[in-house]
Amino acid sequence: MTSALPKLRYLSAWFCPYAHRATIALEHHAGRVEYEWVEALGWEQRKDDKNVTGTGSEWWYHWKADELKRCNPSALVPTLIPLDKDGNPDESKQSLMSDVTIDTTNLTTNNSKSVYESLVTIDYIDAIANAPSENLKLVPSDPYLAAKCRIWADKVNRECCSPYYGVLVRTDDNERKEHFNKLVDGLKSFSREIEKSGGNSFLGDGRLSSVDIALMPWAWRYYIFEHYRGHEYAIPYNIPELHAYKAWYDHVFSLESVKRTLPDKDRYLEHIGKYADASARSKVANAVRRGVAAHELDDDKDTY
Ligand SMILES: N[C@@H](CCC(=O)N[C@@H](CS)C(=O)NCC(=O)O)C(=O)O
Repeated sequence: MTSALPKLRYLSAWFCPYAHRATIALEHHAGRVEYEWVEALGWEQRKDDKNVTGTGSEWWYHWKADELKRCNPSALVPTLIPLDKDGNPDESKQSLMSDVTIDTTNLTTNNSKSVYESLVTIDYIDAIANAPSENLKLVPSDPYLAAKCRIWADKVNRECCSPYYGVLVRTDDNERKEHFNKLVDGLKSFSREIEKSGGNSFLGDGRLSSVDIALMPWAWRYYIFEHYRGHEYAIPYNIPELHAYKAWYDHVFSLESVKRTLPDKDRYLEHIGKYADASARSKVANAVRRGVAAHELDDDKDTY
């Protein structure tokens, strides 16, 4: 029997916090959207003949599924491909950028209908899920609140997510500290908003929104700072300015739909060591090494 629910092919990677945003949105809407997970990105070691890393480690590069290279002009996860009711790519949808050439692979995007950029994927999943009650919507129906969510999701992305990579990838301790302080300031600002909402989430009453989901994957991952950068990089959960943030954290990570999306802490800690010891070669890592923020990555400049 074919299902009447909207269905997606979901190009993802277990470790990726950007993809984790899409996963949380998909699981929040479990029963309203169906998806098939494709592990489309991973790591492989290639020779670092000149020992540029200085760590004795070899460089780590991404391998990518051909489908990911074809369906997203930047070849990044998360990428969603809408399927028709028989489970085939939905040809009725307009391609977002069908004429783009991907210079890393020399492949040209075909007519694949795909949705990418993690913040956009949250909104898209929410729209196709068409939840029966306002409380379940990740993007509010009220246009003002929807605009506010859009603004805050971007702000959280810039202030609380991008600096994560500065703490890891930059090699100068003062610079790492600068990124860490920026991140904590971002959390304080988010915390003030939670206080105003009066209830453990951006929109209040514990209701999940695109803003909460923008932050959650990184909030879950901050534990790695202490391990790789020492105690002074621990998030100061107990300071008064972060009390509302801490209450938010306890609430969102206690939700069943969220718990089932969380990567294993030890496995992720080992994975992110590639960023902490400078051996990872990815677009985000290269952008941060070049001196710009993760959200400013440039497909032309940050190739590897
Ligand atoms: N701005 C993108 C960033 C996504 C991103 O960088 N994903 C990483 C995995 S965590 C990726 O696909 N990397 C492949 C590469 O660096 O070439 C988004 O928000 O979706």
